[in-house]
Amino acid sequence: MSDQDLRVGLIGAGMMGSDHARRIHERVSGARLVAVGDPDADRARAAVEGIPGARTETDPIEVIGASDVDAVVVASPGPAHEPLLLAAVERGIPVLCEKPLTPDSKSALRVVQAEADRGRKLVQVGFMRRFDPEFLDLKGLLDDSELGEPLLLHCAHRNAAHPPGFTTNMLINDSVVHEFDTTRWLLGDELTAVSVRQQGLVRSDDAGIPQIVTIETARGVLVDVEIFVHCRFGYQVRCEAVCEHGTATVGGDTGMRTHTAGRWGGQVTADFRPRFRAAFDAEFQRWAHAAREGGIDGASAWDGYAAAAACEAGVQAQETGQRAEISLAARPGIYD
Ligand code: ISE
Repeated sequence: MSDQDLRVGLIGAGMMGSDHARRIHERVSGARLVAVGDPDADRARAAVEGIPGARTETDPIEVIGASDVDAVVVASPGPAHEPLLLAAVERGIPVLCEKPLTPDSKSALRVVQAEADRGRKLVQVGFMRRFDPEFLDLKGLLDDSELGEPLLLHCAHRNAAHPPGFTTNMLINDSVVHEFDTTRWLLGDELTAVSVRQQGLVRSDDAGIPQIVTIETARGVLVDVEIFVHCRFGYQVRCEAVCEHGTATVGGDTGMRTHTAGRWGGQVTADFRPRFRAAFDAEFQRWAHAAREGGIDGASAWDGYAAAAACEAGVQAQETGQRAEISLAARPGIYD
């Protein structure tokens, strides 16, 4: 710990927030946690346990306004984000905001506009796959055109089980939102339309039934995503890029392999926290460096807005059974 450390305030002490509190304390250098804000005082206290010098607040806005807070991590539920982000932008402090930026494109655009009016990128969206070593390899390969132009992406996104109350719309808003972002980032291309089909002959509102989402991009790349949030066996995120001269795949569970008793095997991670732990750590480390300089280093508010617009089209496609087009507002110059 040093006087030069970035003093971080964390808002939201739920599953992700408490994980991030530990991360900042144990694994991010040059940053220290000074406050955790959550309306649930017990939850906030649990999140700071064993973290010397970290206090709790029940009003998250107090954290954003505190004079000893240099930057904020927002890990509260999406509907709470907009006023928090606007307050941080007004104060001029950097924010790392868990996805979604906000729950819909209109409110996301208000955050974009507030930032553009200030003339500085302050809000980073926590799309952690951008920091995953395998996804970074794939991005490098595509950027260097080593296999020629990308033609298709095949993606699979599987969770062992979904939490209670998970709806079919959340398959898009909570889960496929990651594929919307990774597609834009990997291809450096904008998304233009979404279609959704469901497994089975009869339409069901059971979120555990797999769906196939097809995404079209401006340059004509077609992306299919299997979203299956009740696959039971573990957590899996895969992406195969089909290019003019070959294919490249990430997410193939290539960790340690054991051979015993006439079989070989490895482990499938239980959920996204262990699977993307290295990515979350790298994301936080790079954000802390950037925030000390007053900026961000990752997905911007504009990226969060573009993902929200794609989610809206995705939900429309789910509900109507029709292909839905994505339209974006004009992009302010600070995001060029
Ligand atoms: C969850 O909210 C996440 O963000 C995970 O990365 C994703 O894999 C999961 O499907 C979501 O529910």
